[in-house]
Amino acid sequence: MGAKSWVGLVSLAGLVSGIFCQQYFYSTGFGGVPRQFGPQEPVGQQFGPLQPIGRQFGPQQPQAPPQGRFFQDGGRGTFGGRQFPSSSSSSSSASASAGGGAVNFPNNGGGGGAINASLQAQFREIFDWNKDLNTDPRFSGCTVPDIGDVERACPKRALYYGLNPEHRMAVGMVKTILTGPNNPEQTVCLAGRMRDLPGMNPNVWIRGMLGAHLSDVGLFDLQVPPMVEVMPHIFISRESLQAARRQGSQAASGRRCTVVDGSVGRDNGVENRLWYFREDVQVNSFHLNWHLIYPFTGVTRKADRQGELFYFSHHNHIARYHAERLSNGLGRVVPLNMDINAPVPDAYHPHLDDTNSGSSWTPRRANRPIRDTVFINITGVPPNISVADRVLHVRRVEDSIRNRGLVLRNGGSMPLDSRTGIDILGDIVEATVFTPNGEYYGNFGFHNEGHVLLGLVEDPQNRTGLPPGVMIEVATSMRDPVFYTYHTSMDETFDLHKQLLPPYQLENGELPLKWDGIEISSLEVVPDVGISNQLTTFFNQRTFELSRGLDFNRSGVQGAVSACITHLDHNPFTYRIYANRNPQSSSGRATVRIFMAPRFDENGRRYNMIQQRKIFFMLDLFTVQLQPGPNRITRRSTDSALTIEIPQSYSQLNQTKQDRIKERPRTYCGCGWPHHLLLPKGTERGLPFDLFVMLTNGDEDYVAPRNNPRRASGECKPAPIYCGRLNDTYPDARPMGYPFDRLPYNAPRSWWDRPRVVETLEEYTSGIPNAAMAQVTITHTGPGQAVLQQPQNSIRFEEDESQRPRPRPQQFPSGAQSFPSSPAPGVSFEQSSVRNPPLTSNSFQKGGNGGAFSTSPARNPPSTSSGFQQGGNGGYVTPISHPGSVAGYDGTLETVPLIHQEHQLFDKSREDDSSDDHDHSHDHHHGSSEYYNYNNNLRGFPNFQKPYQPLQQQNYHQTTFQHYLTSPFFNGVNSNYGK
Ligand code: CUO
Repeated sequence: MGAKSWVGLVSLAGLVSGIFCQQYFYSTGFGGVPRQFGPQEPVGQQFGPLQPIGRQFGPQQPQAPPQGRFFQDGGRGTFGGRQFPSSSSSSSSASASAGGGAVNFPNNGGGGGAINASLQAQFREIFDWNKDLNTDPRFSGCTVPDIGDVERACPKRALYYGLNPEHRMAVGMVKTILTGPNNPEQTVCLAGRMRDLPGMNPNVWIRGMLGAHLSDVGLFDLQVPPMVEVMPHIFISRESLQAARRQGSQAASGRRCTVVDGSVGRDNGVENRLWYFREDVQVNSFHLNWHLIYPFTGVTRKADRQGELFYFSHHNHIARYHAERLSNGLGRVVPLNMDINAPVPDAYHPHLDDTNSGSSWTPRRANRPIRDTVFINITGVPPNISVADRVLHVRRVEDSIRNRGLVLRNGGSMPLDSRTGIDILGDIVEATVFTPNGEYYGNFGFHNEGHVLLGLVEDPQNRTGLPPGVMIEVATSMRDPVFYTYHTSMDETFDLHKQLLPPYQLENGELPLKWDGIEISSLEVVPDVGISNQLTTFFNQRTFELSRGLDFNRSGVQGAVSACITHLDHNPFTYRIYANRNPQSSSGRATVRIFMAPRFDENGRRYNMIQQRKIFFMLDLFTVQLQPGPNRITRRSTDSALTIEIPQSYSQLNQTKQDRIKERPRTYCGCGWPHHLLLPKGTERGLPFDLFVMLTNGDEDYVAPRNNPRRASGECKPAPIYCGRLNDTYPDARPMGYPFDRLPYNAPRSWWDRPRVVETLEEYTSGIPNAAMAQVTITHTGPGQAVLQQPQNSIRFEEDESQRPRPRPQQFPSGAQSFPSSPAPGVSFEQSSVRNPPLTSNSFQKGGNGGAFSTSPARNPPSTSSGFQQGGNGGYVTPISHPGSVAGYDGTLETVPLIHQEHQLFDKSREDDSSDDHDHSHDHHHGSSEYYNYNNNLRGFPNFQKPYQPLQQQNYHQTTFQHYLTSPFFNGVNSNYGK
């Protein structure tokens, strides 16, 4: 039976399904009309109490100074009315080569303006704990309000932690005081005057100051020093800080840089392989900043899509962490069981002191049971976090998800639709003050409850007065392995909601995947040095100057005390996307969405689409203007809208203005994934990843800023994917994580069989002309064994031979291709032709049998300190008039064929289909098939019940490793490493 007659048979069913589908879609407000997520108005008054509720959180006014554990709510700060500058200045250059056109997504970079030097100097100095600001005449003129309430909420020498509501209230009060003047000079003066007052807790002051900085556009201009230099004790182990102090006690000329690496945490066992991710200074600094920008209390106006961003940002962290585990030979993240008395498997020793209180964050032994917590400072208060209550809150939320409606306080219900459902769920789960029914779902939110239970798990009844563990504070929680298993459990709750939404279909329904008239013909990533689609990671070091933050008590360290902090890094690269635009199609404004995911699981088996969609992590999102005909889109990795640079050290900040102008001035707002962690660590032999790029209609994706676009005169550049437009709308209308946030679409197996979910990314992508994928290998170069235990077992990757990439005729052949005939100086390699590398334990070792190559130490990789490329714009689009003669295409040899299969709609069993058929007029039958299967799936179709069900074994074949045998002429070895 031919395709057309087959299509005819199902067209009637498609019509029927369209009627059904309307029931699902009528409330979503789509149909090509630009839309906005999230309520524009604050919803707190409508649904969410601002006041503390119930016995769980204790009395509102504590009688005793709060030294211990309080779970009240409170603290009001101002957080509205400001907005992050739009992308307008960068957009023009982004699309300049493409002939103009507005760019919606605020690209990371661009712009710049005057910095008030004297104010900047003062601002810097108020973060310098070696200075006694009480006696500084510049700040004595400011009149500070009585801070008695601040001190009562968090005494000066208390151990500050963010899930203590009293402490948060103290931060809110400081922030309110600092944003009150609405004048940067006065704010800095007030801050300087307040900092060293006898009752001011330094950790409260820092967070209040950061909160004010992030919420006020007038303060954006001021460069914040890196948080590791302001409060090193919360990011660096006590052992390393002790070593740094010892250096500080020596004559300045004889001091050495204290190396901070993973050696301190060896007692954390195999999990210590990931110390460089979990304990990365910028990761933890970012997490602190994110929660300061999106606080769950102390605000009266809901940030645009805050709840959804809570879901998505943490989802992306987990997916990213998952890839990091694979590269270290560790298994997937499993959701943590938080039932009563359930043991917490992971032990963790943070090696972290709080220098202000003199306390140490308590380590957690393995298998500690989850128990109710109490605080003893306030007499007569019953357990404040109950495990049973938390279990109940989880069950209520998940029941509401299954019922597709939330229970409201008045007994009514609120639908959980595809547009706002995830946002409201984020508010409920965390919970923010905008949760619609705190009495029912938990005012504190089962997310916050769990952080407290885990933070106090060593002494839940407070019998010994142990300080809490790191899970109770946002600046430290991402250090702990349990953070990821815990957040995975919440991600499953969010995903339950997503699984119950209709999958995005190719042409029908809500936000269909296809964009008519747009086709990606090929995709590649080109490293600055090396071979196309082969990326490299390595360990690097960055020097920070700790002397100003070593001691809140001004211990009198004179001169610089530096720490050489080890971090993962990668060589920069460029995405190249070749796309055709039919002149008759839309305006051509395209949103480019870039994701990456591991291709194989920890056992070397190929992920199927059900599995892989959950572990895709976003790398970039930007807007370009496509010209009619062929286009080449190029985008630098350093321009990622996900990441920010490492902030400038104090020492760099103190350079003269002239010095700074040479290197493009960089400021630091703190919100954004650390750029050096954009890519997961590769392996010595090369770890295969799938890169996925999708173009969607930028006109439909456009979200206008709420306020008039205005840039701060400085260069505060939060990363828009995680941080939106600060204090304004989120700039992308689609659900965060689109298209992987929902289950993959169904494809019919054959005309007599039931449809099925597409199995692989290849199949998924081949149905979407405006999407493409490429296999990318990430190779880790350089030594790391001194601090990183290497995986013990070699993994054999099992490729599905039927899905192997087929070379595609190159429409836009590269120009002069070059391939070094011999390795770079200092590098030797040997290539193995072993088809199936043996499963030997040494094959991950350098030069091991079956390993791809061996390297000898090479020179340092190019420093990333040069930072973002000038302009820092969106993708560049080059219309290509004569395919085959691409000017300026500095070609590289492609050893891995591009994977963009023909747009084959159906599976291999339908041989009579034209695999290159781009006439999609027959696709409407999918509506019926998918609706049919969707309902069956809900009733227990196996694909949905077993999300990790592997592909059928017979589909697997042993495969040659030749794709992954990489040439190591990237000079990615840091010769200073480990010295
Ligand atoms: Cu960011 Cu649990 O939310 O840490």
